[in-house]
Amino acid sequence: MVRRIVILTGAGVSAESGVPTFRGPDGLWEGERVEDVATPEAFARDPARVQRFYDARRARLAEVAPNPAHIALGRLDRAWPHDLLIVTQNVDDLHERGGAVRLLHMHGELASAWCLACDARSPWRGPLAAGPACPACRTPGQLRPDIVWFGEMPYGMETIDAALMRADLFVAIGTSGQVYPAAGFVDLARHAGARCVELNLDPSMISGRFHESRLGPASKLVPAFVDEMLSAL
Ligand code: BJW
Repeated sequence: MVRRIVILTGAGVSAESGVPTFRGPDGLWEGERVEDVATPEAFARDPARVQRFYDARRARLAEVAPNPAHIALGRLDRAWPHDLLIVTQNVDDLHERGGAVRLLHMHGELASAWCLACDARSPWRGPLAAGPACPACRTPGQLRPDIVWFGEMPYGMETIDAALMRADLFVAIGTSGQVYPAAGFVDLARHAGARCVELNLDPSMISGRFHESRLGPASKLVPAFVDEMLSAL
């Protein structure tokens, strides 16, 4: 019987809300490989460019809305009486707006700023390019996007690992399986005895590691999956 669930989401869950994925034909970084530009080194080379890019994406948050996949996961979170952890690689806030609470943003959040002077993380909705002062220490020009770039440690790894080790069910939704450590979660969960299910528009790099892969848009697959889970309660 399934009690403890870990759900991993990627860019595909937000695609139908109009948030571009990273590695699709209309990839987010406009012809550049995300692996080349989403790095601390790229930020050190050209901070203004990186700040402008994230400022534009942060501003776009106000123009997009949760889709049926986010809303279904919010419904699951409210109704599931046992352990549940939704781990998202996404930096948008669509899971929160879809009602999810047991949620962990492992790659950071657009709506947060990280001060390089005092290390504080502060909620942030406006632009950063002009070098505003940190709300915590008041130092100007030291805020960077609170985003996990390549080579940086994702957030919440201890919590995630512990949940994966205890999970009965691991579900990966809309992620290409190209970025670690997230791409390795299926192996950890499977090794620990969880049933592993993938929901994706197309087969991913790691489909073969799941017990089951369901293909289709997240807006259709996720509500059906949540109905299935809740009807088995
Ligand atoms: C739909 C759909 C629809 C579309 N419905 N589906 C081996 C082991 C461990 C680490 C490494 C390793 N080898 C290399 C590394 C290091 C590196 C890494 O993984 N590099 C790879 C290139 C190989 N990883 C790191 O550096 C990470 N840190 C780290 O490893 O620290 C050390 C450590 C070691 C061990 C344990 C713990 C820590 C940090 C990674 C940071 C990733 N950051 C980014 C950018 C954020 C900035 C920004 O947002 O601008 O995060 S990269 C980018 O990729 C973003 C995403 O979260 C991430 C994953 O992408 P995602 O979500 O899978 O999107 P896509 O576009 O790739 O795929 C979309 C999917 O949706 C597709 O499958 C579509 O089919 C599907 N889809 N429409 C359903 N409607």
